[in-house]
Order: sequence, then structure tokens, then C-alpha cells
Amino acid sequence: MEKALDGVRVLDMTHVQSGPSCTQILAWLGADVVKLEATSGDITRQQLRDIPDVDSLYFTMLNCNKRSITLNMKSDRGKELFTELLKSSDVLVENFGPGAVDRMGFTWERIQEINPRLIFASIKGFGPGRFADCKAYEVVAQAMGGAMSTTGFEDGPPTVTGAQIGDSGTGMHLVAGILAALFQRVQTDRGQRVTVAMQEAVLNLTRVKLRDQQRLAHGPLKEYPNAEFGDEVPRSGNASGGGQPGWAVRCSPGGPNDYIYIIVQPPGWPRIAELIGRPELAEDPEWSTPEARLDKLDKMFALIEEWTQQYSKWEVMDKLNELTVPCGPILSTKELIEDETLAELGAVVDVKHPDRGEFKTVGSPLKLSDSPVAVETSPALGEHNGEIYAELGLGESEISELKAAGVI
Ligand code: CAO
Repeated sequence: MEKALDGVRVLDMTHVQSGPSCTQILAWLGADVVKLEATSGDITRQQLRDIPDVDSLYFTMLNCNKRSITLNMKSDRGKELFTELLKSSDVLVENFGPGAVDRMGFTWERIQEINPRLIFASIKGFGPGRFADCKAYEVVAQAMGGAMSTTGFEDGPPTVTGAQIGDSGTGMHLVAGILAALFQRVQTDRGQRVTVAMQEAVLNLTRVKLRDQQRLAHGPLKEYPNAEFGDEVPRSGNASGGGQPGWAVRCSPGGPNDYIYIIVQPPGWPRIAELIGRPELAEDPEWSTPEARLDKLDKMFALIEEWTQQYSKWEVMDKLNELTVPCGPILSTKELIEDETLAELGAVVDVKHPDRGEFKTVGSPLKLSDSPVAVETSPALGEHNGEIYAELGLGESEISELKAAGVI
């Protein structure tokens, strides 16, 4: 079946997580993604290995549906071959440390000379200016994009979130930029430079906290559980952060993830009050309106928790959904990977890997009716050297010589 990005060739020089998360989505949308690695390979092939001498899950879960070639970009012949690869590519993606591609000899000006239709997409930690030369990892971006200062409880330290908003969050932003550039190229017939800074991607996802920073000038943030406010947005534990109050309350049997997150919308309150055996609170002027409840949200959720603790999180979910109260059980990683519904949806899929056997990964969250995704294994290092270099006109003996010389 045809795919949305059929005919698009992506030269993928990405490594670790942020860049590979982007190019994996492009591959799932149908692009031919050729991952170009140093002869030593993407470092994550070896990081956090669970099976000796087998590509790690870190690598396999971020590099599905790609082809792999090796190329030593610090050799003269490597640079020549790279120039040829650029000519036959639509998109070049990289997330090296600042200046690395320039140091390889391929400035944006040079790249445009080689292929004016090429879209050159990069992830860096920061935009131009003060931090432009700084390297960055996931948590650096969470720290400097506003996520850490706003995550956790008021009396605890700044806290990292498990969702990789700095790496994969930036990767998803880059996907949007690349697709827009491909679309604009249809009109202009020109490539363009696409860049996303991890700090700015996290900031984009922390937008509502900057909303609250500005609201602080006009008084306390009444929906926050905090008693006092200074001049910056405090950490607010499990408060919903939106216009409707929410909290994670305990359920039976009391394990570390036996919690459910409950949102109390205005029309939901009388139904919840009835359900938890306190129907009088629906009419009581001290409790009946959102404004009346605002200064006692902790008491409100404590009352709800007295009730939820009698049931499992799934039972509570069923009961609340019957009343159309939005809620979500806190699901552990074990529950997610074993979840039958997610498996049926293709959200968690089994993939066969030639060396490790079957492994589970997260499927594409993008569902296009005319461009279905079949998740296929990540490639071995240099697995596609033969076919890709043959496309450039190299014969078998030349490919062997290049390998012996450490060029590929
Ligand atoms: N052939 C030869 N050399 C190659 C090569 C190839 N095919 N591919 C890469 N290299 C070289 C580069 O030329 C560079 O060498 P120089 O520094 O001598 O120019 C080096 O490998 C790569 O450097 P790096 O700075 O990217 O790698 P690092 O391990 O020191 O830093 C990271 C890693 C992630 C901090 C850095 O790449 C970075 O800041 N990237 C941008 C932000 C980002 O994406 N971070 C998220 C990472 S995911 O958690």
C-alpha cells in the first residue's frame, strides 16, 4: 500500500534519542530513512544493553523501519560519498553537538550548493546566542525549559518527568518542521533550514506555566493547592494545571500505582457527591459551586479518596465513567506493556529482531487511513552498505576496499 511520504529519501545522521525519534516517525510515514552512522555506530547500540553483544532496546525502539549505512565523515573519501548521498536525498537530519556538521566540511551554504532542494533539519540544545555552543541532554532541556521547576511537590526538589519531552518532544516538533518544509518545497522547489532547540520545545510544552507566571501579577493562583505565593509559579504536586481541578487519589489495594486521577467538572460534582455517599454536599452552598470548593480542594479530594480507597482503580474508573466524570487510573509500565487494548490498537507492538528475537516497542501514534504503519525491525550496523553504495555506482570490490580502509 502507498504511504504518505513515499518517494521521500531522508539521510539520517541522528543519534541517541531526540533525532532518531523524529526520523522513526518519518519512516513510519513512508519515507526511505537511511541512517548514516560512524563506523563505531550510534552510541545507543551499546548503551543499557540487556543482552550481551545485541543492539540495545534503547537503539531498537528508536530506529525501526530504517536502513543503516556506515561512513567515516572524517575521511576524504567519506566526504565525497556524503556529497553524492546529499544529491539523492530530500532531507538531511542531524542532532550532533553544536558545529559538528560544519566541522565535517558541510556548512548550510555548501549543502545548498550541492543540493538546493535539500531540507536540512537539526536539533540542538539551544537557539543561537548565549547557549548556542552548549551540548544538551533530555534533562538539561527539562531543567531549562521550565518543566523541572514546575514538576514535583512544593516541599520537594525540582523533579524530572518520565515522559521524554526534551528528546522525543523535540523530535516530534522537528517532524512538524520537516513536513512543513517538504510541503513548501512543492511551491518553491527549494529546500530550507529547519531547526528546533530542545529548550524551546520544552518551553512550548510548558506554555501553561508561563500563563500562570503572568496571572501571578494579579493575585494568587487559586486553583493551586499551595497556601502562599511568591513571584514565581510554585510546584503544585498533582494539581491539574487546567481550569478544572483534579488530583490523584488512592485506591485499593494501596500499591505504588494504585491511584486514579479524577477531574471534577462543575456538572460532575453532584454526581460525585452522590456516589461517595455525601449527596448533601451537592446543595450545600459551602460546596455546591466551583468557587465555593476552590479554597478546599484538598478537603474535597480527601472526601473522594475515602471512597476510592474501597475499590480498585479500574472499579473506580468504571463507576466514574458511568457518571461521565473524566478520570484516569495511574498505569504502571508493566500494565502498559501488557495492556490488551493498547496491543489491539497497535500502540504497543511486537517486533522480530534477528539477533534478540521478539521485542516490544511503542507503535506509531499517528494513524492515517491511507498510510498504515507496519513496524519493522531496526537495522544492524551497516546492514545496507551494499545496496546504498551500489546505488551510487560503487562495485562490490570497491565497497570491500572502502570497508578495509575504514571509510565505511
Ligand atoms: N564519521 C566521523 N565522525 C563522526 C560521524 C561520522 N559518521 N558522526 C559523528 N561524528 C563525530 C562528529 O564529527 C563529532 O566530532 P567533533 O566534535 O570532533 O567534530 C562527534 O562525532 C559527535 O560529537 P557530539 O558532540 O554530537 O557527540 P557527544 O557524544 O560529545 O555529545 C550530545 C552528545 C547529545 C550531547 C550532542 O550530540 C548534542 O548536544 N546534541 C544536540 C542536542 C541533542 O540532540 N541532545 C539530545 C541527545 S538525546 O538524549
